[in-house]
Amino acid sequence: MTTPDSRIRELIVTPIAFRDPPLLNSSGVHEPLALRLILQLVLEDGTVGLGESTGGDIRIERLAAAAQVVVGMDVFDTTAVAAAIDTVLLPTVPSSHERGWTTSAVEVACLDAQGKLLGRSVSDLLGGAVRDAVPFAAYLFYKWAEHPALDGNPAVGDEWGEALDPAGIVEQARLMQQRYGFGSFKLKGGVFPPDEEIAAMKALAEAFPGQPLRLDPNTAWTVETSQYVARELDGCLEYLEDPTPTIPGMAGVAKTSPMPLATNMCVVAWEHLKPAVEQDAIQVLLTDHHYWGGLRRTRELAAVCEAFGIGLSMHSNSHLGISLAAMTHVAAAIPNLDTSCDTHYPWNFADDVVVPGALELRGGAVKVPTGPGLGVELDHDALERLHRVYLDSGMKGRDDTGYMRRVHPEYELKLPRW
Ligand code: GKR
Ligand code: MG
Repeated sequence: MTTPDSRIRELIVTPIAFRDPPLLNSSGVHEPLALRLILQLVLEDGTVGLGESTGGDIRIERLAAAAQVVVGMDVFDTTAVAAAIDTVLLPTVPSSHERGWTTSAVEVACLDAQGKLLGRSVSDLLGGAVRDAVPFAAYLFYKWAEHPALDGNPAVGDEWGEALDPAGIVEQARLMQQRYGFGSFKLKGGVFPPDEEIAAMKALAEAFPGQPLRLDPNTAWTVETSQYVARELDGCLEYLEDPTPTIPGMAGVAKTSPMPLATNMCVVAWEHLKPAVEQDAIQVLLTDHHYWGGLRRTRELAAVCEAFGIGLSMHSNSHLGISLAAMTHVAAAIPNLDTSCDTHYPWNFADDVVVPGALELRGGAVKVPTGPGLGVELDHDALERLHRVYLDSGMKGRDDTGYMRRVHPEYELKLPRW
């Protein structure tokens, strides 16, 4: 029997830009276009593994450096592939979290290629799916009705409309539930004064009794304000996400918080786990395979959380289908995934780069794709179209604050703000 040539011939990285609604957060507002990178890892036998990562010039440069060192390596040798990338980045990228974005993107592409070579799904390669479908939470955002007219371009509306108060958020949640069947909800907070966001959560609790709720102000509050909000929302939240900055800050809030605290901001690299555990700063870790080292490392992270009695779930950034497939496979393979993951997919899927059909949000869950690898196929025409959108945009990175300032010049970024 001849074995296919599993050495890496080339890593192709294609920057793309896709439409994004004006979603508000504690740093500003989402721009009309979001950036992403699509990876095609080509093996000597012609097999192609797919990956997806956040966009921007810095990430492109780092993936270009990675592309140089992975050529000739065996796609099954993911530990050595990650080490080679880490070594080439180390002199210029001191943060292990930052290097993690690059190693992670390549690892996912390696696993997709491995699965295609073996005719097995990525969740099989991760030890097997323990669930057929992965539950996701509706990701609610305060939002403007439209991107305002700027630079001679007309205003751009969307099918979701405005959500700037409790009634608007409840209406958005109803639409999310009608369209996708979500049974849990996360509100991106840190936008309005805390009492307004407390009112929105109470309105959601009344509208959706018994359905799990989360609030994530992305570190917009001081320790004292966070303690106040936690008291006010006692009995209303499944967990409170990143109310305040830093591990010691979260530990301060955790001392009096009646509900668990979750993070995807203060524990974002392996070296953050020890102080977080020592200070009892978090009760739930929101993992993200895009920077924790990829899918196998995320599986290992789940075991660490299990050992320390920390709950595990998953957060998201604006993303498309390759990321959703990867999130679904790894979440399916983690026994101690304690709560639903969150996803931006309803906001962005209309511009997906994968051929429709393999991924569907139904009943608040995504069925684990069963095809080889990630189980999704690249739509080359969509990739080409979105690459042109990226080139025409001239964008170099995400800038929620800068965009907010163009609309409201008096806007200041202040974290914590209240
Ligand atoms: O899309 O505005 C956003 C979110 O705030 C995102 O950037 C965060 O990374 O969703 C993420 C979170 O849970 O903090
Ligand atoms: Mg978060």
